[in-house]
Amino acid sequence: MQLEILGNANTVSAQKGALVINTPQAEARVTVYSPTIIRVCITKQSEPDASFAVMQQSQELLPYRESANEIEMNTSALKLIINKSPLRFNFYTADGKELSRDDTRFGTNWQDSRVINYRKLYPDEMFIGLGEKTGNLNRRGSHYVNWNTDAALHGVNDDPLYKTFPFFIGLHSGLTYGLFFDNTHKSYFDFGATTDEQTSWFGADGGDMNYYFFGAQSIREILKDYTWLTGRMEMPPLWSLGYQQCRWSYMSAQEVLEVATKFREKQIPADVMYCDIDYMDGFKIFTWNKSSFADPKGMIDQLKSMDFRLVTIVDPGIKIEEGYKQYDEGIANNYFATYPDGEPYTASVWPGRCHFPDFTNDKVKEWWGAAFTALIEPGVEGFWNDMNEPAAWNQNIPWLVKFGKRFMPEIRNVYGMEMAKATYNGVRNILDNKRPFVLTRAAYAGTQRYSAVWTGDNAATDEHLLLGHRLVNSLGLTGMSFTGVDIGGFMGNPTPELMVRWNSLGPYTPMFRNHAAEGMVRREPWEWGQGNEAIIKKDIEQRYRLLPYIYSGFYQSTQTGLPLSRTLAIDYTDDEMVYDIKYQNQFLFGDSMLVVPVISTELTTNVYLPEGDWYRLSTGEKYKGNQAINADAPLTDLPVFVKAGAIIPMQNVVQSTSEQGDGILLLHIWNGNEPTEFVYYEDDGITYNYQNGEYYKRTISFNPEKKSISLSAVEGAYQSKYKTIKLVMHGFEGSIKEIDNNTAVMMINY
Ligand code: MIG
Repeated sequence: MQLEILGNANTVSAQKGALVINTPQAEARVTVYSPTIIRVCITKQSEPDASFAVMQQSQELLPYRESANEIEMNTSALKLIINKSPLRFNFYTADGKELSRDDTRFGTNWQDSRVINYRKLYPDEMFIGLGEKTGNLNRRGSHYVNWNTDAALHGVNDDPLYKTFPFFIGLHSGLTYGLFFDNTHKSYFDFGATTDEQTSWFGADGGDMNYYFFGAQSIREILKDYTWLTGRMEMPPLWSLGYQQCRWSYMSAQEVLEVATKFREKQIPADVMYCDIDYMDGFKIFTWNKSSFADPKGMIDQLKSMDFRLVTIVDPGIKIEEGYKQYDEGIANNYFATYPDGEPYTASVWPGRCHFPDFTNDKVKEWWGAAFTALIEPGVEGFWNDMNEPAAWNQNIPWLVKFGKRFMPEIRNVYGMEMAKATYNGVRNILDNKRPFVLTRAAYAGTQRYSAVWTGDNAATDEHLLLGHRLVNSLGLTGMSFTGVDIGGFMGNPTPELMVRWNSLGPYTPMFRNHAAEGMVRREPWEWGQGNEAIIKKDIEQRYRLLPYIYSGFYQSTQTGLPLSRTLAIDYTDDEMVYDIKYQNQFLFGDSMLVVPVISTELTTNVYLPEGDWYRLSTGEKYKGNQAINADAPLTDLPVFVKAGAIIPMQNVVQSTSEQGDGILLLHIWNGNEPTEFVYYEDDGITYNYQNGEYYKRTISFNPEKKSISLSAVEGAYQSKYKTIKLVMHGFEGSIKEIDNNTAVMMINY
């Protein structure tokens, strides 16, 4: 094996918007995307690899200054100092504070095709991010691999899992930066795990040393920049935010309808039923089982009459069977991944021997997307993309399998995202103006543009309950806001206590879905005894009460990339307690609810309340922040705290998001000393009309100095479904002094 270390700059020039530096080993190109985003791409190829993730183009090159030893480039926010001999890249804030830099000795280097970047590790440096990764919130001292894997039966420390998000945020000396290594090969991150406490490193088995450096000085701003670069989610269909009931599998149309009917009889709110793989004819994608699902349209019509939507699963593997449409068309048009001699690659999955669509090919994407008519015509509205790591029984897909010009090692990590993209584009086309719900298991940076994700096959244990929220919150640091876990645990059977506890976290999980593996005990809310059923029902009702807040929270994600479920590190970056493993599972749900996941065997818990004042949601009891408290945590009352000054819009319980409701928006406000604001957002929840101005948006403000609550003028052309706004005040003692209906300002005496 040969080691090459990036050496001295030979030539430096400005070329087509890039600063191009040649060394004996490789060519480095520096481009500027915004004042806070600079890209460094060091390549040995004549053209660097194209990106699957990035949506933006670089700007014009900024002027740079070159001296004998250095090149300096400045934006309004960043200073990049490039050492010429040897070539090293060092980032500073505009006023000269060191953010992050190459290790002077090794910088970027290669061992054959493997490309690695060694960086200086700061004594107090912490790292957060990387998406769906086990381990602690603070990733200092840990190392990770990105190699999308069907991680069935995974343990709470396993790595890698299903997804690749090579983006992390570094924190040290009161500074923040982000780094996105946009390379789809198998990649590696070491945050000071196996070094001398002086270096961190990352790299990949192939491709370019291609990274985007983010220099904004807050995690919020870095997330905004990262999601500007890689895209943001769209408004989800409102129904997908309701309660979702899944199982591998409801075995017949009759069973699906029975379960749905029971929700309505028992008045437990719900919006979604699922069909897992057994709805198909021999697991052939885009078919229906002719006996157990003989009349899909009839079934879905009945579901619709009960205000339920249906989500069906699709896997990438296409069964080898002459006469099966997808197989015949795929073969006729060369749509499958192949061996180098052109023969389609074959592996076994659920349907038996299968070929795999080459989703990197636009024609294949169109073909795949158009096939969804088989599901959409009878009325399916949600599309669950499974097994897209891609998974194949007992085997690692051989490295020489080709996807067009590229081989498996460079495609594996993006295969799932490309499948989700093909699905999303296809169903959007067919559904016309209706929003689809797409859910995928495998993903790469940028997947938020097309799909929600869930964290795959977890297990029915307390450790998995806690891990689930760390995964969700870490995904939230990489652009994925619409995320969920299998509530109750996929493998194994939860105790009733665990089921109840896990379900109580459902209202505060961006996607609230109950799911279980084949052969596991039934998981529906009424399977746990009457007392537990009542608790579960109350928690699901809480989800529906919170929908106005949740929907506005997703709107915030579409605008800023801020996730709905947030590690406390986002808002309390400099508070070391939030990284303490005792408190690292706590998170903010939306702007102002602090949720404390508690295992099912503990009925009290330690809670860390960050700065400010907090109220317990269930009791109204007030606490000072900046301290750890002991909180009761009975199975009937998960500890949730509300920040002083919080403005939380809620509604009365409805049985589904299709129900009209009583037209009352309940505006809850908790007393506080600082002025606060909440951006309320609403639209029809179903169509894309919001993109043409059909929305209803107003800023709600609470001003303790003026003792006023005010609503800004309505923006947008949509008529709110709420006819009355009712204020619910918490922690105030006093009365209303004056209401001015014209200006929508209310003065309070307290
Ligand atoms: O080989 O479709 O993660 O949610 O129920 C297992 C059956 C395939 C794995 C998914 C799981 C789903 C299951 N699938």
